[in-house]
Amino acid sequence: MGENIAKNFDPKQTLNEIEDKFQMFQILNEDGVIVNEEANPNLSDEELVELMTRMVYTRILDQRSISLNRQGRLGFYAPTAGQEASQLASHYALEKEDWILPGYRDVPQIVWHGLPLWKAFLFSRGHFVGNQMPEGLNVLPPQIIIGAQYVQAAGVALGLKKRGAKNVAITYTGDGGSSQGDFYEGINFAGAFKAPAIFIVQNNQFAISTPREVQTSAKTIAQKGIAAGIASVLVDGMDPLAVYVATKDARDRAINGEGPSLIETMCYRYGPHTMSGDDPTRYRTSDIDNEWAAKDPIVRFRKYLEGKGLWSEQKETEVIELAKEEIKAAIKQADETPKQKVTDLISNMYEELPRNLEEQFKIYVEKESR
Ligand SMILES: Cc1ncc(C[n+]2csc(CCOP(=O)(O)OP(=O)(O)O)c2C)c(N)n1
Ligand SMILES: [Mg+2]
Repeated sequence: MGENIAKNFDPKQTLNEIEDKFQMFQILNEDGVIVNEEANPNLSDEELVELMTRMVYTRILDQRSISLNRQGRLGFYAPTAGQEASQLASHYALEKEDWILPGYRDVPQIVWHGLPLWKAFLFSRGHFVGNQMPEGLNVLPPQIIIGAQYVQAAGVALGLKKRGAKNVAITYTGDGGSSQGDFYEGINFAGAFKAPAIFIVQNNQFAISTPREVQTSAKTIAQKGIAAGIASVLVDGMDPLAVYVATKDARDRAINGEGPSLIETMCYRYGPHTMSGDDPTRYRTSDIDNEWAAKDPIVRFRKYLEGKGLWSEQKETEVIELAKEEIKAAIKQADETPKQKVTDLISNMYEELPRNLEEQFKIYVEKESR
C-alpha cells in the first residue's frame, strides 16, 4: 500500500506541498540589508527610529529586570531578550484601541501599549495592582495558563466584530503553546466566526527545555492555521520589518472582515525560560546560542538605520540612559505601593464573596488590624 492507489490520490504529496509553501518571510536580513524591497513597508524616518528606540529600551528593561530579580526585588520574570522584533514590531502595527491578550513573556507589548512600568513590576511581584489596567487601556493581564489567551482572544475579537469596532484582538503564545487544545479551539472559533483576531506564535525554539523538533511533527507551526481555514504565515521573528508587515497585513484583513490570521515568528530567547531556576546550558549548546545571536534584531536594525544616517552610538546611549532612569523611578513607585494583604487578594477575586471565604475574610480583617 501507499503507492499508486490512484493517480490523484497522494496524501503524502498534499502534505509535502502544503509544508513547502511555508517559506520564511524576510525583508531585512542578518546583515541589515533589505532583501525584499517589494515588501518594504517604507516606514518614515521617525517611525524607524521609534521602533529601534523601543527595542533598545526593552533590551535594557530585560537586563534590569533580570538583575532586580536576582536582588530579590522582583517576583516572577520571563526574560525577553532575542524576542524584541517579534514582540515590538508586531505591537507597532497595532492601533491604540486594539486589544492585547498577552502571555507571561509579553510584558513589553503591554508596557508599550500603555501599562505603566511600575505596574508591570507589581505584576511581577504578584501584586493585584499590577493586574489592574488603567481605564481605557485595552489589555488583559498576562496569561499564565498556556494557550488560554487564544480562546479568550477569539471571544474578544468576536465582541469587537459584533460592536462594529474597527479594531482587532491580538494574542501571543509560544511554540509550546501551539500544542495546547486551547490553541486549536481559539483559531478554529475565530476562523468560523471571521473574528478580527491576530494569533501570534513566538517560536523561540524551546518550551522550557523541550526543543521545537519534538513539539510537533509539523514542519512549521504556521501551517496549523490552514486546517482552521485562516491565513497563516511564517516570518523571520528577528526581522522587525517582516514582523511589522505581516502583522499590519493581518490587521488590515481582519478589520476588512476577512477574519483572523496566524503568524509564526521564528525567534530565540537568549536567557533562561524564567528566573525561577532553569539552567539553559542543560538543554542548549553554545553553538545554537551563537547561531541565533548572529541574527539579533537590534544588531541588524542598528546596521540598517546607521546606513540611513538615522542612528548613532550617541543616540543609543541616550535611549539606554533614559531607560535606566525610568526603570529606577518605576521600581521606586512599585516599592512605595502598600504591600498586598490577604484581604486584598480575597476581595479582588470575587464580585460577591462565597460564604466560606466570608468567614476567612473576617479572620484576616481582624489579623491585619492588629
Ligand atoms: C496549561 C499549562 N500547562 C503547563 C504549564 C507550565 N508551563 C509554563 S511555561 C511552559 C512552556 C511554554 O513554552 P512556549 O509555549 O514555547 O512559550 P515560551 O515560554 O517559550 O515563551 C509550560 C509547559 C502552564 N503554565 N500551563
Ligand atoms: Mg517557546
